[in-house]
Amino acid sequence: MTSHNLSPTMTSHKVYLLFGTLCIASLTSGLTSDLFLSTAETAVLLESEEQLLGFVHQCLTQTARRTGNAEYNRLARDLQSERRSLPQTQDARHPVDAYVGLRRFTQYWDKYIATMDPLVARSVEKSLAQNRLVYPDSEVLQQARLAIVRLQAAYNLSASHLASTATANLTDSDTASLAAEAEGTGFPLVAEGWRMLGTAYASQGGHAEGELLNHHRHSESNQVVHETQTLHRRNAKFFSLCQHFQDIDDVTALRSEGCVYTRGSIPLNRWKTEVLSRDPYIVLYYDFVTDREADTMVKRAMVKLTRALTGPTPNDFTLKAHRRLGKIAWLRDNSSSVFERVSRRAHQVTGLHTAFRPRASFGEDFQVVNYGIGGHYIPHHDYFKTKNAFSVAETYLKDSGDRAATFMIYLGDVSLGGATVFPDLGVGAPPVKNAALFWYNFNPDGLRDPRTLHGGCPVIIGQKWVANKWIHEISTAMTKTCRTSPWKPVNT
Ligand SMILES: O=C(O)CCC(=O)C(=O)O
Repeated sequence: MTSHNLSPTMTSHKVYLLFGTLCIASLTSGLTSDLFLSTAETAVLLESEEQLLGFVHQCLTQTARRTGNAEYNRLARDLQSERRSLPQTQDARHPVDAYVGLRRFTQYWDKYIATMDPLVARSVEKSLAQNRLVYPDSEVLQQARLAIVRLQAAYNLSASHLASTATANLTDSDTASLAAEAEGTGFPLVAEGWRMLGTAYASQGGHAEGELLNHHRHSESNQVVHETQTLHRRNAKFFSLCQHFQDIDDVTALRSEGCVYTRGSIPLNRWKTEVLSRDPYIVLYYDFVTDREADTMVKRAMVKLTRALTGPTPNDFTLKAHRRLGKIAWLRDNSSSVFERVSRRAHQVTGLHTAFRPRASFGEDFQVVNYGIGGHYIPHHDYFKTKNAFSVAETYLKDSGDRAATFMIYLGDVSLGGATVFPDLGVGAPPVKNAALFWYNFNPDGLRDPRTLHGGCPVIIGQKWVANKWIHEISTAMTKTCRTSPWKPVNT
């Protein structure tokens, strides 16, 4: 499976231009610690490493000339040798690789950038900010460590397994700080795994391999299982389903009621449909969008990403909760012919109107979500329990009712992890690029269906892109008949 590991918005040409300006004063704003929530943004930053070092080298030699201080020349030479030993490829998809890459950046800051005129520091930050990037600080690193520890707990991953599958090498001080992070967040046995690995490194005078690592993996994993059970007790079913779907990469191995062809409202169209549950009705439509449509949505969302918030109603979505770790962007149907076409197609396949209307809209704007490493969405319902939940937040949703159905498109594959699961039903779907998952949040009687509790599993390797289209009650009211039986697919 492939994934979007490079930013579609920042080409290598743009990265090249990143540090084109010298020493212009300007401070960046922005939430640095949110950087790790998007693998796409981390990847762009790591891609610019060589360019950044070139720029800093130029500043060091200029400063040496201006001040006559030989120390700057020494630093410039050190930096050149670091530049020469940069890894051939920068990989932000594996948690350990992304962490090591970001850690290097913070070291450059301490060692080279902070030693010069503050204007240099500001100019580095400004160049990045122009491309919606931030310089990683110790908070970003801490978030990266936390993501690693949470992934270990969620998927029962040992320290040695993580370290041995990465391309980058961890240092003793990395293993020590990962151990401290795990200890501090209440995962003492995960911490022990990192300490044991640190000891193994030390005794081998480098990086432990082979048998030693296998030994650690074995002895650590049972303990991690135990911790997962106690610390993730409240979402135990969710995490165990996530583990189950992590092992599935052949979609035919899905627990499903079978694959059928669905005819949409246009008679010639037939959709390959995996029925995951009949009651409540949950289906996966394969090849719902084309690669080009998916990539366009990703590209357009990438430049608008902001940290996803949650809250009791859309009127007060202010919580930066751990329940939802990802970034979002809203795309209106009529802002692109691609979005309009995809929205119309969702209508054709489901039989439910999805179009935007300035008042009492059938559907919401597309909400594109990007999850980075460790990004997840803990189980929740898409509907709101409050009446008039949308009355203030968005005028176009006034009088449209609640979220009666969800249409969610996978805009990319995920290398590992990131399934969507329904813990009360025991079903789920691995993210399959271009497929769309559809379900009703209400039952045919017009009542909210609590069995639709669902969540997005943590991403282990790569990143995840989805586009949600929530369809409101006003749309289902037009197609709903007075039945009490389960929903039936349209025109199958
Ligand atoms: O990412 C997923 O798989 C689920 C997303 C979701 O539930 C949501 O955005 O409401």
